Amino acid sequence: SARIVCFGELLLRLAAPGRELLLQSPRLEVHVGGAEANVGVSLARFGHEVAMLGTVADNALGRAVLGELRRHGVDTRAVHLAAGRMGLYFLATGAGHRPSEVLYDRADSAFALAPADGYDWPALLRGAGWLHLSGVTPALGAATAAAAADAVRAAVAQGVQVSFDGNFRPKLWAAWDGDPASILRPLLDGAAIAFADHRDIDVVLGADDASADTHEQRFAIAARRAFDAFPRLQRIACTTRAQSSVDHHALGALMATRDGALHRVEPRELPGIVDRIGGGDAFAAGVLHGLASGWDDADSLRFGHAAGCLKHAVPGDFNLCDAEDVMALVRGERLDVKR
Ligand code: KDG
Repeated sequence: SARIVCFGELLLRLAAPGRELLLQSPRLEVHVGGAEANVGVSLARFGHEVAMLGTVADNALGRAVLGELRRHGVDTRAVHLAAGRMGLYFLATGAGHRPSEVLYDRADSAFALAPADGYDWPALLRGAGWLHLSGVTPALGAATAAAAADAVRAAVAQGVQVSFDGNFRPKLWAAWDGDPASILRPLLDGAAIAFADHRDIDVVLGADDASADTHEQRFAIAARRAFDAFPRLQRIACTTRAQSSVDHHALGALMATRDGALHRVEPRELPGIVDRIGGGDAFAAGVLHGLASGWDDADSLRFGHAAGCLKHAVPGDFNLCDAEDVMALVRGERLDVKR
């Protein structure tokens, strides 16, 4: 299947070990993250040709991050190297009733400051089947908001399908007074598939006063509004989460399609969660894997859901499970007896 390109910021994640608080001990564990890179790594592991697009700092950290992506099969040749810094985030993983803590330290990163006109979109998108990006990128500032809009415009013009993950991060928008509704609208307008729940849709279309009792009803109403507003949009998918504590969840999934279908995967218990960061990215990658492989919507959703579930058992941002692991979970087999 055709190449998938992912545009977004590569981040270093500095995490307190285990369930420690930040700086409880003198150690931090380093992983590579970034929502779109997480999707790219999953897709590469599922066997797709994947290229990362963006900008990293032209220093040892930027080069190390690119090396990490290459190790998992992602083509990094088109990523720009520029003077400046890498974005960081600090993480303390929660436990029991103590929530996880994420501290961003990414202002003015090489990616955030990269000028929008530095990307040659027609060339970067040539030969691609899909462009994946998320609401994190336009939330970083005026330059990345313009770059995301340019990328989507070029993709639509070239017949490249756009996959957009809402990933709404209020903290990032508040840092520069960006207006998410007007900036996200053209991105959703170009998308063929959106990973979004009713909150992501409400950010762009305004809150809706229709009454709905369940998450699923709210999702179905929001999806209908989005299909009416954005003629290119064919599918909207999201995970659903029933949470009893930081380390105990059940994860389900929903997909609405323009023709009115609503697919559902019933929530599955997630025992022994070790790391939920990147679960949404693993889900998105799984759904895209199905669609890019020509599977039907229900099978694509089931695969995405299983990938999202498995991610909770993998430390770090990346879902390092391969397609056979995910299929085994879809089939309900135990991974520990896999040959
Ligand atoms: O989805 C995972 C991301 O949240 C993580 O990789 C960090 O990209 C990140 C962000 O901006 O939150």
